[in-house]
Amino acid sequence: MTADLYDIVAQFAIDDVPQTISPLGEGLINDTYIVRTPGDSHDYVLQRINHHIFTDVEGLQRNIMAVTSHLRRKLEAEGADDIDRKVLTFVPVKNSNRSYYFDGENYWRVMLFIPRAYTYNEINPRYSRFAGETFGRFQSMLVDIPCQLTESIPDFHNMEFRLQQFRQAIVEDKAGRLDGVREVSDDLLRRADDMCLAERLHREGKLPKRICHCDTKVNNMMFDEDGKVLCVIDLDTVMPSYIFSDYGDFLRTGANTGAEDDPDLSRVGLDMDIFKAFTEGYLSTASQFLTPVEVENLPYAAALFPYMQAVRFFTDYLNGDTYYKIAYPDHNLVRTRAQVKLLQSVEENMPAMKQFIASQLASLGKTC
Ligand code: GN1
Ligand code: MG
Repeated sequence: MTADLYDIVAQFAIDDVPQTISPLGEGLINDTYIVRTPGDSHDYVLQRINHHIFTDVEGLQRNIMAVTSHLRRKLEAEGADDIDRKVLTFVPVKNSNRSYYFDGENYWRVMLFIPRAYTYNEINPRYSRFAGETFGRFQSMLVDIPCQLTESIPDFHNMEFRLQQFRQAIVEDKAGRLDGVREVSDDLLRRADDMCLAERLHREGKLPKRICHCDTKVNNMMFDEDGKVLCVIDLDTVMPSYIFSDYGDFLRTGANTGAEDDPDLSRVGLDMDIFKAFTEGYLSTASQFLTPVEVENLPYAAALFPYMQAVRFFTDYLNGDTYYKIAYPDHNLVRTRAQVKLLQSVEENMPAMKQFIASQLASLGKTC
C-alpha cells in the first residue's frame, strides 16, 4: 500500500522525493495523506477522491480549479498577504495541466500542505464568529464567479431527494433493520413536509441557488496560530445550492454541545452562544447580498441540516452502511439519534434564534 502511494505522488509535478506518507484528518469520504519531504521544502497533501460518491471527477475538479483561481484573484486584488495559506493550491500532473491523476482504478490529487495551520472539531464563540465571517465572505467572493459550476453530487442538499432515498430504503429494508427502529423513521417522516420548504421556495422563484461550500463542518476550516481563519478546505462539494447549506451545516457541527455521533444524548444540544457568535459573523459579511427570504429562513436552515443529516445517516443505516465510514455496527443509528436530539434542541430554541437574528439585522440597519 505505502509503496503505491509513493508511485502516485511521483506522477505529480513535485521536485522533492517524499520522505514519509501518512494518513491525515478525519474525513468520512475521501482518503487523505500528508506527504512529508526532507528539510525546508514544501510538504503536500495527497488525496484519493472517492469516485463512487463523486462520480464526475472531471466536473468536480473543474469546479475546484475555477473556485480556487477565482478566490486567488480576489485575494491578489485585495493585496492580501500569505495567499498560499489562504486558498488551496493544487499541483498539476507532470508535464500537463491536469489537476488529477487516474491510475486505472482510483483518482488522485495533490495540493500544497498549509504549514502552521490547525483544524478543530470543537469551537468556542470567538472562533465561531471568525467562522461566520469566513463562510459569509466565501459565499460573497463567489457571487460573481464568471462560470457555471456543476453539482458535483446532483441533488446533494435537496431535501425532497433525500426523503425519496429514505422512503426507498424503508420499502427495501435491505439490511432487515427497520423493525427495531420504526420510532426513528416515524419521527423523521412526521417533519418531512415542513423540511421541504427550501425546494418549494425555489420552485416559486423565491429562493436562488448560489455557489456554496456545502460541507461547512467545523473541521473544514483552517486556523492560524493566533486563532484567525486562514482558509476553507474540502472543496469537493462546492456547488450551486441554497445559502442555507453553509449556514445550517456549520451550526449542525459547530454549535452542537455534544459530538455528531454522541452516544450520550444528554450531551447533545444547540449551543446558543456559538449560534449567536456565528450568526453575527455570518451576517456581517453576507447580509449585503442576502435576500429577505434567505435571511428570514436562517432559523429554518438551522433545523434543516440536523434533520437532513439524520435522514442521510438513517437511510445509510437501513441500507446496511454503504455510504459513510463506520467505526462500529450501529454507528449510523447512533449518529441518527444524536442528530435528532440536536434537531429537537434547535426546535426549542427557534423563538430565541429568530429574536437574535432580528436584533442583528436592526444593528446592521436592515429589517427582515
Ligand atoms: C461527509 O467528508 P466529510 O466527512 O467532510 C459528507 C457530508 C456530511 C458529513 C457528515 C460528500 O463529509 O455531507 O455532512 O460527512 N460528505 C459527502 O459528517 O457526502
Ligand atoms: Mg472534511
